[in-house]
Amino acid sequence: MLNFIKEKVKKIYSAFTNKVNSIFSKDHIDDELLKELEVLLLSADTGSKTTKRIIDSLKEAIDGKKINNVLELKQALGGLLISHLEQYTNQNKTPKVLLLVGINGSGKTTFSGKFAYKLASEGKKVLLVAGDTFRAAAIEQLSEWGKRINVDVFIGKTNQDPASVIFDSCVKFVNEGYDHLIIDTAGRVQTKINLMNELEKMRKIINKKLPDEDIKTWLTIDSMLGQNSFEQAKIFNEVASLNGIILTKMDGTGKGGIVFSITKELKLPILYITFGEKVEDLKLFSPEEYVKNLLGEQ
Ligand SMILES: Nc1nc2c(ncn2[C@@H]2O[C@H](COP(=O)(O)OP(=O)(O)OP(=O)(O)O)[C@@H](O)[C@H]2O)c(=O)[nH]1
Ligand SMILES: [Mg+2]
Repeated sequence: MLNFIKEKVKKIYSAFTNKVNSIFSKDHIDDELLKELEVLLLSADTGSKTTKRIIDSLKEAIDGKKINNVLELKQALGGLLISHLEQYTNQNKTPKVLLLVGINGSGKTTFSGKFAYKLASEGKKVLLVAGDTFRAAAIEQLSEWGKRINVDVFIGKTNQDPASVIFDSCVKFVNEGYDHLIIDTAGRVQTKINLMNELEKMRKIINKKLPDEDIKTWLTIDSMLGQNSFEQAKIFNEVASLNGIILTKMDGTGKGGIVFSITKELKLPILYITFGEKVEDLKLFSPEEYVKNLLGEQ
């Protein structure tokens, strides 16, 4: 990893890592240490169910003499955290067609730009689609990204039905031999039924137009909203059958434990994390790497 990205990513973990280091600097395991660990996990938004499960398993292993010292405890914790995340990991193949959904301001457009840049840098021919036709500024924002990263952007007419823009973009995708279609949609609140139904309509159109392609729907979640975002995510999942999560704005949260509670609540994999507004502020999510960073082992 390039050094400057490494430094940026490090910041995400630092608050957690400092506390981990202080907890595991003790010379023996006692109730107080376990309590501190529990408090740390909870304060990092790991979620009460996941935290309880982890602490209970550690206690069981201590009682059964499988864990005999602080170092073994830390290793066991790392193993539990990694396997917790891995149970929801799927094969993260880049889809041919990607529909990005999420609430207002969660980072869809910025992610679309970064992801398109990543694919284009790998030599892929990418078409970005401005599926947010409600606001002229939204179309402009994506067009700016297109210019900045030198990727084509498909734009419908102002106020054209988004589903019809998507239909037209599918035609262009096929006719002009693009490798990837990345569709940015308008932000929506999960309680607006008509807007949620619109997502279903978009997906149906894509399925119908491109029946043989690998099509995925990813949800962007603003990590700074923490556990408040879970209810909305569940409703998005019901309506739009999500395939994965993009956790955005990780540079603004000290709550690195959110990855554990999200995966537990939604039973969906986290695919990418983002940590800034620049094109390179995007990283494929690796459970092992993430946990090692959290525990200060990398
Ligand atoms: N710090 C930080 N800011 C981000 C990140 N991703 C997006 N942003 C900023 O968050 C704001 C909203 O991002 P957008 O990409 O416009 O979000 P959106 O989901 O497309 O918003 P709507 O289209 O209005 O629903 C912008 O100011 C972005 O620059 C990130 O990873 N870190
Ligand atoms: Mg947007």
